[in-house]
Amino acid sequence: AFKAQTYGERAQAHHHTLVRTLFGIMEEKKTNLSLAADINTKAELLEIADKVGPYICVLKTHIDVIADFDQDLVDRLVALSKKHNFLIFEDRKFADIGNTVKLQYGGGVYKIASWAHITNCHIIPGEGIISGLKEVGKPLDRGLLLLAEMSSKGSLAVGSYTDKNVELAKKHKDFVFGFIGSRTFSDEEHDFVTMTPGVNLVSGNDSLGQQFRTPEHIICENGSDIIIVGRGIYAQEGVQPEELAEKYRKAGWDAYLKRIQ
Ligand code: 6AU
Repeated sequence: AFKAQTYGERAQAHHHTLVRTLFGIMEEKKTNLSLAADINTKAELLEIADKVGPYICVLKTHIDVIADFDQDLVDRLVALSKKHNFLIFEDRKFADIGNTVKLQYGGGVYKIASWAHITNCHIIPGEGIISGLKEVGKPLDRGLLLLAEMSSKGSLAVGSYTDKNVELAKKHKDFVFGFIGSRTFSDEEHDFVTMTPGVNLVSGNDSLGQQFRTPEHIICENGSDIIIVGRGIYAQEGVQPEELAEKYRKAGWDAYLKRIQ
C-alpha cells in the first residue's frame, strides 16, 4: 500500500520526525537520489557535495576514509546540508555490542551523532546494538537504518537474518526508520524507508563483488524508496558529476512517478 502512496502522503502520516523531514525534502527537490561520496580528501568531498547538492536528498559519507579529516570538514558539510537542503548519512555500519557502539557513535574522533542525521548498523550482535545507538541518537532526533540485505555477491544477509532485521525494526521503530536493502519491507501497518546501494544506469558488477541494478528495477519494480549511487556519478571519465547526478535524479524520480501512477 505504501508503495502506491506519494512520499508527501507518507510524510504526513509518519511518526518519525526524521522521515517527515526526509520525505519533505524529496518532494520539494523531486529527488530520491543519495550520493555515495566515497571520496578520500576533504577538499574533494566538499567540492562534490556542493556541486551535486541540488540533485540529492541524502549525502552518504564514509568519514573514516578522509585522509585529512578535521572538525572543520564536518562544520562545512553541515553548512552545505543546510544550503542545499539534504540530510547527511554516515555509513558507519556499526557491528559491536551496545556499550561499545555508544562510544563509537557519540564520541571518538568523528562524533558521528553530532552531525549525521542518519547512520546504519548490522544486527549481528543482537538487539543491544540498536538499544545502545538509540540511547545516543534518539534524543537528537537521529534515525537508524538496519542492513537487512547487502548488494554484494555472496552476502549472508538473506532469509531469516533479513526477517530478523524487520522484526527488530518494528520493535524499535521510534529510532529505526528503515533498511539498507533491495526492496520495500513495509507492510500494512509499518511504513519503512528502504535505501538501496548497488545502483547504476546499466546493470553489472565490479571486480570486488558489487552488483549493480537499475533505478527502474529498484524503485519501480522492487518498491525501494531511495537509490544510492557512488561511482556512477563521480567516476565517469570526462563527465561532470553534477551532470550525472541530474541524470540519476531523473531516472530515480521517473521510476517513482511510474510506481505511484
Ligand atoms: O555505487 P558504488 O558501488 O560506488 O557505492 C556504493 C556505496 C558504497 C558502499 O559502502 C555502500 O554503498 N553499500 C552499502 C551501504 C550503503 O550500506 C550496503 C551494501 O550492501 N552495499 C553497498 O555498496 O559506499
